[in-house]
Amino acid sequence: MSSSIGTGTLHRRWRRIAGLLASTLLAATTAILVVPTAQGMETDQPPPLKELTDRYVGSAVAAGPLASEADYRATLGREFDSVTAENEMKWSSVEPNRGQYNWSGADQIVEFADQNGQSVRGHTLVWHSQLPNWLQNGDFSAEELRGILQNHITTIVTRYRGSIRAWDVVNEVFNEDGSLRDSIWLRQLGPDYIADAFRWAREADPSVKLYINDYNTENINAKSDATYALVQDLRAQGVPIDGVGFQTHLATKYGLSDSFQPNLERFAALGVDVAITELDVRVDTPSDAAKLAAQAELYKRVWDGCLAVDRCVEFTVWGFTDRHSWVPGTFPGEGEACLFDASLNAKPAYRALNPG
Ligand code: 9MR
Repeated sequence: MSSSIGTGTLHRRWRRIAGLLASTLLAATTAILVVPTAQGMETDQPPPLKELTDRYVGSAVAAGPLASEADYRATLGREFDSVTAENEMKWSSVEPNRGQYNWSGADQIVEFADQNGQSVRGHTLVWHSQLPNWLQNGDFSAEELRGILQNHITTIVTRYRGSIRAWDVVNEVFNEDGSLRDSIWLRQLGPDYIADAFRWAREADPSVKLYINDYNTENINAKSDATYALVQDLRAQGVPIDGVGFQTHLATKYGLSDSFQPNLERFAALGVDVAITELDVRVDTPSDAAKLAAQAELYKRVWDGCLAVDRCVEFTVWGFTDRHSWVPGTFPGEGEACLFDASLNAKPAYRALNPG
């Protein structure tokens, strides 16, 4: 591990000081945390997840339930100090028709975060998926498409300058074998679209952290090797990349290899921050106690692995309740992937992170 003090470390030191102040306040108000039950007994509530570590503890959030579900808002505000817009900052959400922007969902999430003292992760500037039809089927020339991409990045990064801590600049650019994924960007602009995207984002916000983000890169494998080589190359060229996001969409049936923590460490050694950006752990449904125990163990391994790496600055889950999760819609027969059940009761996975 590097002995130099990076900005992530300094930033975390301030967070530690803030955390100490918060714990002092907490100690003074312990009485408030002792919740009387219906029977008149008293139950100690564990501290929220966000108070267990100096890293950001985040969740993906959807604007729909944020607007309509008070219990969703309460758990999100209590447990997490970072939020990521699950869909609301994607291109099809913010510019469904060319030149017609809709910022309502994204603004709602940023406002909630602001009111609740939470940091925001922006997701995502350049992706092959969830592109509006006008763009996906626009048949633009390379020159036009380059201008469209630059304008998109500049517009959204400028809009949220000062409100967003980190952006997923490019998302899922690799295939499993480590080759670059086919997309309108690669086809029309060639591989340099990646470096350009980082440069344009940096021009629009000099201090936001800029990330590459992907799934199935948690372990050492062909895809994470390709990501590593790309990050090394971008750094060598002076391209402004600050971090690598590991989505970490896991399934109990596939597990996580022992290379997880060494993988985070090798990226950190390149001089970038690393972050767990979209963790969930799906099980074959219906679940049972053994499956939930296996799920809890995987959550804990990811939590411990991140906390063991000084430059792992964020632990974010892709939704916190089984009431709202992308998993069953994408993997029929699988689900229950979150820390809280559909009624917002803490599951064994939550208790593994936060035994109280
Ligand atoms: O959770 C998101 C889901 O609601 C959307 O329908 C889906 C569209 O592709 O995207 C999901 O989020 C993805 C994220 O943006 C990128 N990494 C994988 C996530 C799960 O598919």
